[in-house]
Amino acid sequence: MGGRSRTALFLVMLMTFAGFVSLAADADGSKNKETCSSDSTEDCGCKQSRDKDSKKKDADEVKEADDKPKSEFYEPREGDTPYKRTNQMVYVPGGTFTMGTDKPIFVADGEGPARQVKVDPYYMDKYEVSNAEFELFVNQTGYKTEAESFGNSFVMENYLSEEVKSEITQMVASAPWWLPVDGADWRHPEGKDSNIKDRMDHPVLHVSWNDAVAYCKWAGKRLPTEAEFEFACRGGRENRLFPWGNSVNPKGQHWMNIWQGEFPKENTGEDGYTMTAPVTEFPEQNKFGLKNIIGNVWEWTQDWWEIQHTPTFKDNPKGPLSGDDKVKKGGSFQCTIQYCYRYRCEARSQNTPDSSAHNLGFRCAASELPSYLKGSEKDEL
Ligand SMILES: [Ca+2]
Ligand SMILES: [Ca+2]
Repeated sequence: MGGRSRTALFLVMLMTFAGFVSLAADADGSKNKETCSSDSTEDCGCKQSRDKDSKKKDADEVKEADDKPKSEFYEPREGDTPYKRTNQMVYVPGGTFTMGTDKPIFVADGEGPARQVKVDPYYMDKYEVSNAEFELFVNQTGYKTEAESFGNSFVMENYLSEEVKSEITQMVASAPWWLPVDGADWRHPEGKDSNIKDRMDHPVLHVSWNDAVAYCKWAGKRLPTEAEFEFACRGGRENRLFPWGNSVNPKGQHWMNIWQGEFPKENTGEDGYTMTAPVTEFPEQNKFGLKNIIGNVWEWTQDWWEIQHTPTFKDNPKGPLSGDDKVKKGGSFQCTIQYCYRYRCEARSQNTPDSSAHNLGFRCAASELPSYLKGSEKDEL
């Protein structure tokens, strides 16, 4: 627990989430989406800072990791399997688009109003960052994630073994299916009795915003701004819910990994996955060739969280200068239309930059293509 006692964490959580108890009643999905100001499905109990006293220590640890020598590019290794090199970058031409919506589902999330936003051309990872890629980063830098420093991370109850569940004594009142699990980290997504051996091509989980920033920097990239993420998500289509249009299942097929069945009791896995899917799974979601920009795992963006937006034109917005939470986009395998209907391009949510969870990952962007990705010989990267 990194010097913290579980009792202390429980007290922090109890105080932090006492005000959200009333939202727990909405777990049956009965809340009216049109009037819903927020819901707790994706809050995962990690929305607030885990432990303010630990923040400085962790910031120091991140800095320490940052100072270690690191490769500027991926070094192919003997025996690498193809999925170790999943992430290409796609060119996103930039332009002016309609960001947000005048028909928000979650008003309090700041989905509106619609505003004209310009973004310059940039590059975006085609896939979410995989466990295999994150392992390369960790192997080369010795980086330690914040979940590892804290000693725990948040996992939905449905995915835990009975043994792990039996050891947990606290829960988040607003979202009782989210549990703080000791030993949960990117290598142990469902706690200490789990591993990623058969999931190296799945998105890395339990990475904080700080972890994501460190990874992208190592890769010669950066996190996308929220505007860049949304522009990439929309793929040049205006006023559509999804990257490809308004139909949830075009041509009767699944184009994203979300939750089917009555949340949180039933998860039918109709789309092929009850948890994460490989980052290469499902069709390219729009003309930019991006995969899982919607669904699979939530993705961190660069911006601080702000819900007050104006309808005036914005030129390459980068969000507020400061804040408490960072914006995440795209929804996850735990999203359903009954609850947390946030697998839409304009949808957004937030977490503190030191928080991590079982459904939250990232992908990187870059203003210029990193040199190691240039040239046809690197096409298989
Ligand atoms: Ca699914
Ligand atoms: Ca995603």
